[in-house]
Amino acid sequence: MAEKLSNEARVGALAELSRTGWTEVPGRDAIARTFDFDNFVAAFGWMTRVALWAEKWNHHPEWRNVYGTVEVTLSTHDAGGLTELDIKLAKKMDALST
Ligand code: H2B
Repeated sequence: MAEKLSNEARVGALAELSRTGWTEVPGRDAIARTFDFDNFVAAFGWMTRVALWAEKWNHHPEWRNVYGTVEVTLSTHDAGGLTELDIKLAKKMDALST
């Protein structure tokens, strides 16, 4: 099972991810970002591409979609907080959104 990130690793990862809009979730050991697409089809297409990687890595996002907007929260439930799996999935989401 993935280990929770060390403070050092956490600070480094969050500094990098904050450049693409990821933020820490108040009161939770989690990160969040909102993705905006032109329309529902574009948003759902992105979610489908992400879903294939999430299943491949057995690591799944918490997300909410309204038309072209997708609100995402990432955390590793089994570890009770942020792990390398969340960082990897966040970077993949960013890469698939451009
Ligand atoms: N996704 C996330 N975000 N956190 C988990 O701890 C997790 C998961 N655990 N996907 C996996 C599935 C676990 O439930 C299965 C049984 O391996």
